[in-house]
Amino acid sequence: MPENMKQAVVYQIYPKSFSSHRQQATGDLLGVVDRLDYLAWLGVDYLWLTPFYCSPQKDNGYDVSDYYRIDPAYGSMADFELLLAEARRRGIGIMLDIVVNHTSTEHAWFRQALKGRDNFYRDFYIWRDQPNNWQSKFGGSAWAFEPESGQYYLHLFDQTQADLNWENPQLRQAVFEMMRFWADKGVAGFRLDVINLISKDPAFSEDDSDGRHFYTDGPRVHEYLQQMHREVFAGRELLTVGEMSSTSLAHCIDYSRPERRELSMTFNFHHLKVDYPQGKKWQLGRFDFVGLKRIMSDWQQGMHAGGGWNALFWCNHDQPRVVSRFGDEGQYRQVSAKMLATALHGLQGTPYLYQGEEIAMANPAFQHIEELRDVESLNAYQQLLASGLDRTQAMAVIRQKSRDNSRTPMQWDSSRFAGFSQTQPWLRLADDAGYINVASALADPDSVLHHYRRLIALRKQYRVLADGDYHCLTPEHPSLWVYTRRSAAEMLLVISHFGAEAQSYRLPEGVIPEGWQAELLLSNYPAPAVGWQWQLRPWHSLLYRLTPP
Ligand code: TEU
Repeated sequence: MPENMKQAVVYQIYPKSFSSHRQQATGDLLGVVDRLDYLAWLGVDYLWLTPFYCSPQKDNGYDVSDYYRIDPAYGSMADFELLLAEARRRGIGIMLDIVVNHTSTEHAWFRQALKGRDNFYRDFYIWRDQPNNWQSKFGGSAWAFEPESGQYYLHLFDQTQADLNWENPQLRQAVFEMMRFWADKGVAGFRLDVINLISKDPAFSEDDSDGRHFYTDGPRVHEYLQQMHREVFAGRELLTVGEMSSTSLAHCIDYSRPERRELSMTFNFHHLKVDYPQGKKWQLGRFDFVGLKRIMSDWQQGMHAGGGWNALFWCNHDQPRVVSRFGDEGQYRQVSAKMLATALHGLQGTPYLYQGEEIAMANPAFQHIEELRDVESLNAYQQLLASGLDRTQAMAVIRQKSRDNSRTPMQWDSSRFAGFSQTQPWLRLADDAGYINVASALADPDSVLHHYRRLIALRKQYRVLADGDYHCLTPEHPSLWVYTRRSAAEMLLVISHFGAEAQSYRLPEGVIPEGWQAELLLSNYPAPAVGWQWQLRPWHSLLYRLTPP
């Protein structure tokens, strides 16, 4: 991974909800071009765009029917090439989302595969005469019956997302050829969707679980990624990040250790399951703060020691808004959002900023299931009713956990559709768009937006953010996360208060080497009195840099 990537920040865009140049219900690629000056001002280095290829949109583009064509709803290839050029002109690289664990059942490969067992494309997918008990991540069996052939095909997600058979070398070549097509166009990187699920247990074994450990970090996954590196990434300066669902630290070290020639970095989700009671997503749950710190600390120290590299994130298009989840979306929204930003951006890894996070957008408080569009949430709602909850109880769970919480239109200004479009958007706006928007944040030098811009600039200024060893000073504290980052020449002290109650904190003796000078780089309150003891205010955040005498 090129060194500059260690000080880069990635901005994630969900094109359907970002900005509509053509003033339609959905966003488009020219809408991203319209906002490039804003993104350059913010200081981000890469834009990761979730899928905009041709798709029936059953899973909002993660069901690809043609990898080589832009879905007309998003624009044309010319629009994409303009985006690439205009972004590059501003020093920003474009990362594509590669969805090759599965295709849409509308994809030509699958249409061909349905023509018969001896069709060349049949073996591009996974067929069995009898299903096993593996479950889809969107609920129900992971197998769908195909009456013509009398066989079942595997779909770990929706029934219209058929899993690809990576055991088939011709399939792998077809995927690598497609990725080279986009790399040759000059993209700067790839996000690889659920890439750690592509190698299934060839025996399709089963037990009384949902089957995930028979295909997660599977037997040949590292071999396939090393082949992908040889066939696509080698000789190119690409930032590559793998979305690793239900993975392990050991595997993520291997996926991202440079000498293994697989990926630059990995997303893991363990820190975003701390509000899943007994590991169950679709239940109401308060988040386990001490658990969150433990997971973050394990992955900071584990990846550092193992030579791996973390992708750092609180939000994405599959997760509820972080200020609603781990912060305070009411009276303390601004200060808690800043605290969450500093707590994450102070860590070792590459930070990812999801559209709207920089202005502290919150969950929109969906009241009725009719307001939602996400296939996973709509399925979950029916399952919750079937499990005996009434509509109000079911909606309470959906309101907390749904992916649609982060898919509402981006809020640019206080106009009718928040500057996203002049047409009623595909998903309703949050009610706070009138005052939570980019225009008002730009105008307020003390806003969360300016705080993120400062954090992004600090990462380029101070090498310790990329290299410093991580050490947590308050692993068991119920509301404080205090950690240091240390390198030979400098040190950081990050104090984050996850709560509204007043809290005092004294730094233990010996943490700061004798004679080292402290400089407060960033806080969400006016600078406190000098000294290693603090009366912390609600959701207080302090970032100090320390240097030797
Ligand atoms: O997500 C993978 C994934 O695991 C998520 O589905 C996640 O488990 C769930 O949403 C959290 O509850 C990726 C994409 O990010 C997601 O949008 C797609 O739906 C999914 O893969 C299938 O492509």
